[in-house]
Amino acid sequence: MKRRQFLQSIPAIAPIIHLQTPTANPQPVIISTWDFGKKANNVSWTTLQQGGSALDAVEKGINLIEEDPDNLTVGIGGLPDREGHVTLDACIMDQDSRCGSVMGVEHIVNVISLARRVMEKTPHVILVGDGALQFAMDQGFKKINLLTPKSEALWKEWLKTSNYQPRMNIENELFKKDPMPGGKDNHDTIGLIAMDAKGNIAGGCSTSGMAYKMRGRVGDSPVIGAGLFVDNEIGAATSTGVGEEVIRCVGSHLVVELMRHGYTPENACKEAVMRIVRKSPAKSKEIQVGFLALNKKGEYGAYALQKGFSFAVKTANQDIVIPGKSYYP
Ligand code: SD4
Repeated sequence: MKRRQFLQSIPAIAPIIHLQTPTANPQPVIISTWDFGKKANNVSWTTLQQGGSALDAVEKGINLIEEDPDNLTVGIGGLPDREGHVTLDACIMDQDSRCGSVMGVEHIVNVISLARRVMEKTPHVILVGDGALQFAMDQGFKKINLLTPKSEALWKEWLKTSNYQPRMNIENELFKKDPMPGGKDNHDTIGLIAMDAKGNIAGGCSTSGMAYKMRGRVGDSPVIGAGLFVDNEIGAATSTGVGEEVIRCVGSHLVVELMRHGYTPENACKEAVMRIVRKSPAKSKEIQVGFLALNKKGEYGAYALQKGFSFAVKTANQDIVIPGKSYYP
């Protein structure tokens, strides 16, 4: 083939792909959503120091939040659906792109561990509802009541005014202080990403979903690509907020793909937020969605629709909570 013919055969616009090579000496980094991520990061950090993998660090850090009965948004004590059932969602993904997810699980606290078992012990990626519970029993998980006196009292309070309309984010009315759906006083999810000393990245996400949701409703958190995505060549991302909007743009996968094309973690998160603004301009003003990302170089960043989203970072020199930047002031 002559040189000219060869040049003509190349597509006019070749995609620009930036494969991100890790630094020669990767430094471990843990990042996670919201202020409560700080204590999860510390457990993850200790797990790494004790020789655990990035995946172990993700699981152990998230377990801590799942086991906190005072937390109304993850694990035990999570606010129930409108019929009073606490149904948990979680997913996990490792450096080899293996993943596991559980949706609408009742009676099991450590759903991130259950998602890991789905990944490691079954030929499947997702188990839902009763099937997930049955698998948990087979795996020796303990069956308990996840509705605490506190979450039950809040639900009963909500019931007084509830008319059971299938409205999204009806829990707003309960959280007068910061009523933004998906906001920190309204609802949170733990999304945690860890890079270990080998430069391997894993991530996980765990939530009780939006409070007083319709029975059977599943948000973004257990949906691989929406609430979480890991590509060990590039980095990882996770999300929090109103899951319906995140699913519509396959948010976390979008963030990772933008990083593949050269975006910094913060700019990738910002562009994903902008997609939501452009597709749902009116709704985007009334809800919270936040993205958090880490790239292969250990750089991290976040961006949210609204002010108030925070994320926690742990490295050898840092143990901090950072206020996320936002599109709306
Ligand atoms: C969901 N994304 O179920 C979760 C809830 C959440 O801050 O993160 N709220 O849609």
